[in-house]
Amino acid sequence: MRSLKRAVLSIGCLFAFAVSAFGQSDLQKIMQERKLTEQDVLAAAKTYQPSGRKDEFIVFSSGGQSGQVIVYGVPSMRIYKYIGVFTPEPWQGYGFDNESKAVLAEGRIHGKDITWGDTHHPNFTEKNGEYVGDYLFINDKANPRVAVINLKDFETTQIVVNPIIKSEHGGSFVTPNTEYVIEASQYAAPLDDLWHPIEEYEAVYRGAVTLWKFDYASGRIDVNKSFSLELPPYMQDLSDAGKGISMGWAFTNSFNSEMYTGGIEKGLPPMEAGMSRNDTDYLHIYNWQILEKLAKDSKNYKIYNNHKVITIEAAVKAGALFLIPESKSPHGVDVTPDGRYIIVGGKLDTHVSVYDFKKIKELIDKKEFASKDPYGIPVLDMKKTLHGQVELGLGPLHSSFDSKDGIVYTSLYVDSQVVRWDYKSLKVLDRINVHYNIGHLDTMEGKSAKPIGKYAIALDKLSIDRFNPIGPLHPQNHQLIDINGAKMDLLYDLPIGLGEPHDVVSIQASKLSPAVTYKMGTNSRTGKQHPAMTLAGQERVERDGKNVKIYMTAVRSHLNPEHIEVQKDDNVTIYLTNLERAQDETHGFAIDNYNVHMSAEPGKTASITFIADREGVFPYYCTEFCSALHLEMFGYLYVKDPNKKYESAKKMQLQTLSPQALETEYQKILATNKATDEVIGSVVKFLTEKGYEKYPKIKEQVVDALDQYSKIKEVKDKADAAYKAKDLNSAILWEYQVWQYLVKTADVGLRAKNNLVRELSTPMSPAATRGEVAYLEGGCNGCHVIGQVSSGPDITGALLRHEKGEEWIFSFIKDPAKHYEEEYVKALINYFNLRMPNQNMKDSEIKDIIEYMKWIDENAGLN
Ligand code: CUK
Ligand code: CUA
Repeated sequence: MRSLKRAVLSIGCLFAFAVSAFGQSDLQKIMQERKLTEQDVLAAAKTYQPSGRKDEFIVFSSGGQSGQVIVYGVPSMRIYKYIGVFTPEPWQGYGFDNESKAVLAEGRIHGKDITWGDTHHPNFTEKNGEYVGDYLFINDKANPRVAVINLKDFETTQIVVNPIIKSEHGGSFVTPNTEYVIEASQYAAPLDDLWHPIEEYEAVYRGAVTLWKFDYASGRIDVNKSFSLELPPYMQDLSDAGKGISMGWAFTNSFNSEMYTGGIEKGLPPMEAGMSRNDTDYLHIYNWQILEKLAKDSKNYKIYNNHKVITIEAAVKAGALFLIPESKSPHGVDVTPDGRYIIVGGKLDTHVSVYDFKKIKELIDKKEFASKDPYGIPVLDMKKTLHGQVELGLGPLHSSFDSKDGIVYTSLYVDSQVVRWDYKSLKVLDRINVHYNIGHLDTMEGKSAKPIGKYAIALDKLSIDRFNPIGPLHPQNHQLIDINGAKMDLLYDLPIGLGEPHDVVSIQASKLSPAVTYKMGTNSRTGKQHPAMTLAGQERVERDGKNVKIYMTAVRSHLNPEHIEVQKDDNVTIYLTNLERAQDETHGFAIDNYNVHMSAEPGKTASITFIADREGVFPYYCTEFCSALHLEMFGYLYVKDPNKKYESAKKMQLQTLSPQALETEYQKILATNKATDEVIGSVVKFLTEKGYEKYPKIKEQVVDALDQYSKIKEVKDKADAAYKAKDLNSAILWEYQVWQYLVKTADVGLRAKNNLVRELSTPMSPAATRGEVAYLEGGCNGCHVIGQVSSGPDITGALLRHEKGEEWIFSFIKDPAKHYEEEYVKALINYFNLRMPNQNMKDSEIKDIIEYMKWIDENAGLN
């Protein structure tokens, strides 16, 4: 009852909204103490999100070697989630429950589990080149794979393994209407998956680009409709899809036109020397719309590992593949929002090159080629295709665009800078230092056809001295930059302590519409109803030989069943359905010592399978702190050896309660339940009278509360029946279960009431707000509880209880002793056995408190 009373009291104080009232002087004091400049405070003001405030943009970051995706908000840079993708992630049960194991199993390579990934480039589904935000793709550089993440629940639903290449880098880039997800190889290798000596490098080793077909209807990549294009062993690198005027084309650069193969161990110059010998490498230009047609005729492709690979020859013949020289060891390739220009950065060049697609297309149409490469691919003249080159600084890598026409931001790895420049006029406009050695950078929706700009995020590879030292392995540093003004402004450093995130994509939060709960019984990995969905009353154990299936439910705060008996070496599957409909009421499930865990969000059905190979008694429990009685949410798995004879232990004789004592306890819990029910009654009355139904969020809470309440009848009947049968012990236990439901109802109901009062109350004036602070800081609430008589009188209506109320109250607070002899005050002192003390309030504070009291009176009806 205690906690409930406290809850009721806190409703009494519901006018106590959080208020921060730093005066100017306080701010300056803190700035001095913390050595903050005005610039710092401005940066804080631009990024800080007060409690409850939502971010404008959501950023999806690759998790590097963690094989995961990191989700955070801009401008706050608060981290929201790590999505398990290529790597098991226990919180989400990813890789521990059967449903997600099936997803990870899709990522096996030739039957081998690959439980890590090197994620590099996340990208959204697109429509007309703009971000849609219903799916996210991400590639694994180490083990050439692409994963699909459903943004309805931020869960990974599919992994596809590239059938022909051994490593990749240029994925996952999306064509303007999500027709294909592009994945380009990195290190050339034989496509036939057999041994070939390095001497056969030019003859047999190949690169490739795979065009994964995305099927929108199923939300999955259709492996059968996907195909690849064979490419020379030039070490293909990053890619981007054309759009607008370059729609249908895609671009992939490379860094080994030398076809150098190294041999440091044989005394030959290393790879790095041989591969940066030529002044230029090749930008690959290919048309996926033509390739799509070629893939329909078997004379154009070879089959490797059941996968169509269009030959270089066929692509060249059809006019679908060209090369253009690009500056030494290029890295990033980014198509401008209108699709007209292609910007290529060079790791070993101080320039970026801006290619003009119009010029490229003219040369292609005129069949004006400068030469052919050794594989017969037409090479266009570099100069004739360039719009121009701009000297930006050392190590330009990646580019991202602004909403302003022609404005682009490029990262400089060696110089540790972000440069703002104009790709049309080829002028450098501004630069800012970052810390340190930036790889990718991203402006908001900056790689879409409609960039928003506003902020840039610098993905710095090294953080060196920026954070507290935490050992030799340093976090990466994601820096938020304000790009609205004429000068770029550094706002925030976010240490990323999970792998080396190569790239991020950002999207307006308003474009995402994730579900709050699942439809009851959903298998989240398929989006379909789980065949083992278990509703209340359907809980059961099914045994078929050594296979035992347990259909379990979870709801605050019990798992059903609470005892499971199996025999040693049984093959056990537990299907768990979370029956909750309330937002954020997730239950987790683990069995001690058995290495199983699942997360069941409201409505989800998940399952685990294991061999019960160890005899014993194993507690299982809910792993999310889901309610006050979360610790009680557990049960026992008994694993018994069928080949063993067990001797039963002697029963201990415990003292039992006398019938009178039981009756007393029974009456006590009855009274408690009655009192609790009355509180609920008053809350429900309040909610109904004040029209809670008009407020959807509050209505949701009331529905949840009543859902708990509706469970009482059945339990109460059991209690009554037990009492009738003179089984007092059971009657008492069932009454306690009634109390559980009552408390849960009251808990949610009071939360709903609190929120409703906030909706209905009039806004506080600044004076009243200050007054509340003075009231709380002065400790007035120690004796006065609003809406209640406690150790002092209720201050509601106090202003009205006196003639010239404001004047009297002012004088009374200022100098209470002056009034001690007044009849009214004397009576109060007698009644409460307390005197109102002098709190030494300033006049201004007293005035503010009076304003606060007026506001209380105005809203008294809501109490
Ligand atoms: S790559 Cu890492 S900095 Cu994989 Cu996109 Cu350029
Ligand atoms: Cu359910 Cu803790």
